[in-house]
Amino acid sequence: MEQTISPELVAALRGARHLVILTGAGVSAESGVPTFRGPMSGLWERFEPAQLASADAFRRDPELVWGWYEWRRMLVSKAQPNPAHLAIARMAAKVPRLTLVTQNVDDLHERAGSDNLLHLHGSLHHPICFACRRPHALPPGIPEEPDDGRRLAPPLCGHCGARIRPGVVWFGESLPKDVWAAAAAASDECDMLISVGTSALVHPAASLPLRVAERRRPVVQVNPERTALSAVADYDLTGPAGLLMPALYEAAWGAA
Ligand code: BJW
Ligand code: ZN
Repeated sequence: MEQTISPELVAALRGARHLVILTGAGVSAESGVPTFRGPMSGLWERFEPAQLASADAFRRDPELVWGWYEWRRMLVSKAQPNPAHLAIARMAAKVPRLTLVTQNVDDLHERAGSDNLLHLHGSLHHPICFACRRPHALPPGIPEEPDDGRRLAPPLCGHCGARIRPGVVWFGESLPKDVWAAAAAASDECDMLISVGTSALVHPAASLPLRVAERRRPVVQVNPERTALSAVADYDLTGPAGLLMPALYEAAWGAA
């Protein structure tokens, strides 16, 4: 609907007592982390993320799937938070309550200074056992490139000997119960939600802004493209998050 940062949007943001920010892969795009449904780079060009991000894919070809996740963990470890992550972290000091909900499995929000965020889809940095689900400690430092460029054997669980898998939520798997409950409760209480850099296709994450819209509280979208949420958002800000999130901050609270 509204394309620009209008005085009405600024007033709503300044007056918000509980703000929810929902982020997706697009918030990390300007840090050089590929989005999920955008083109993959280099070695992975021929692969579809949706084909690699499943328990079936891991059962079929654990080395391929583990290699892909280790490659992504390496990329993320070398990446830096961008102005969108930083603006979001600063917003927490300006509103009485901010709940940051991310679908991302990277740690760029944490490294930008956000704490208490809700990782709906888990993390690249906390792998678990495929069988007993106990956590597995990764060696410190930046992971190495997989040997032949792609495949890498996953480590084995020290407790039961099964393969270690990425600590993320694949299609068909449940989101962590407590994390989902907290995100849903925040969406049912907040007086505004900003959806940043998500295609709004994957459920149940994509239902959070809809819950806010149902209560007639303002929903803001920040995305260079139209998405599944565009028809619902009260304010559809078209552009990159690295530009628009600092602009939103500045419009509401002045230069940082
Ligand atoms: C920029 C930008 C810039 C670019 N600035 N923006 C209800 C209806 C229909 C289906 C379902 C439903 N409920 C459940 C389902 C099934 C399924 C689902 O949603 N399927 C749909 C795809 C149809 N959901 C599930 O299976 C979920 N589980 C579940 O519901 O459990 C209950 C259950 C149990 C048993 C059986 C059935 C149900 C789990 C979903 C888990 C999603 N996992 C992934 C992989 C995580 C690990 C990994 O990263 O590898 O999560 S999939 C992938 O998509 C990843 C992402 O977090 C998620 C969302 O993607 P996101 O962030 O939106 O990225 P993109 O790439 O799609 O979009 C990027 C956006 O950025 C674009 O819009 C760009 O324009 C924009 N952008 N540059 C701002 N500079
Ligand atoms: Zn185990």
